[in-house]
Amino acid sequence: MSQRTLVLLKPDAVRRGLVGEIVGRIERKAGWQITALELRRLDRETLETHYAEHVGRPFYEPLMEFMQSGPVVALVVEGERVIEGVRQLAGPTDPIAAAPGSIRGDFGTIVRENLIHASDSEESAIRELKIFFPGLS
Ligand code: RTP
Ligand code: MG
Repeated sequence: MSQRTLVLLKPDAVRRGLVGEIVGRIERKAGWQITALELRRLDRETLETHYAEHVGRPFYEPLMEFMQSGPVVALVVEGERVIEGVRQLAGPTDPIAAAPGSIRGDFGTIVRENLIHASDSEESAIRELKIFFPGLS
């Protein structure tokens, strides 16, 4: 089942020079294609829409600040079961709980600075792709 997902390489990944490493892992998966890739700064309004489910949580404001602390790389990735697949490559939210071999497990220690966002369901992917790449058909 071919799908499309939204991936964001968070400001920590860009700052630490891990874009090539992370994009390489995605790129090497059989049958997946990167169909858009862009370095950009996110404004508060975009982030409020993207992270609407987390409004009011204690980590919300620090997260908003962190996500505006530098540029991110936004990607569209297409392919077989790519939504679940990129979540698997990323590992769980907490990088210390994430297994070595996963992106978060290999490179992260701090829950907020966990390097990568990936849509968590088909519904989220459709919603998030509209926010970041409204021109996609
Ligand atoms: P994401 O949405 O970024 O792909 O990550 P996720 O699904 O694994 O995690 P989620 O629960 O949606 O949380 C969104 C992002 O908020 C930051 N966070 N900080 N306790 C904390 O300090 C905390 N909890 C979450 C992380 O950057 C997380 O990825
Ligand atoms: Mg999430």
